[in-house]
Amino acid sequence: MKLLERMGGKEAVLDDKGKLNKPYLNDKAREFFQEMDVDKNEKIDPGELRLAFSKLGLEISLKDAKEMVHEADADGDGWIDLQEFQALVSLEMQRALRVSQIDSGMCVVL
Ligand SMILES: [Ca+2]
Ligand SMILES: [Ca+2]
Repeated sequence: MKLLERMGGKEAVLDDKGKLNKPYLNDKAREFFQEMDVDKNEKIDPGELRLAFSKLGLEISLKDAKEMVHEADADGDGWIDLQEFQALVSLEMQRALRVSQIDSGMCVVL
């Protein structure tokens, strides 16, 4: 999944100092979260995560979905809530930008 592109690209997620634009990212993350949260209980369960991936054309097993939820689940209640999802998105953005940093030779201060 090209998360960085779905987030509007590098220019959109970085502020003019080259740092992650957290308010923008959190807004975008909230949009995705609401899209993924099919039953609108403000939490993402493994089934909803799996559905979100299949909409992006990626088939993952329920076991994989459970593992991903587990990884993001900071408070251990078995669900991803909005705060956990926003933390996950900004972590993924940092990862994505480190990779593109190597590709383009650009220096991004995180
Ligand atoms: Ca839900
Ligand atoms: Ca949780």
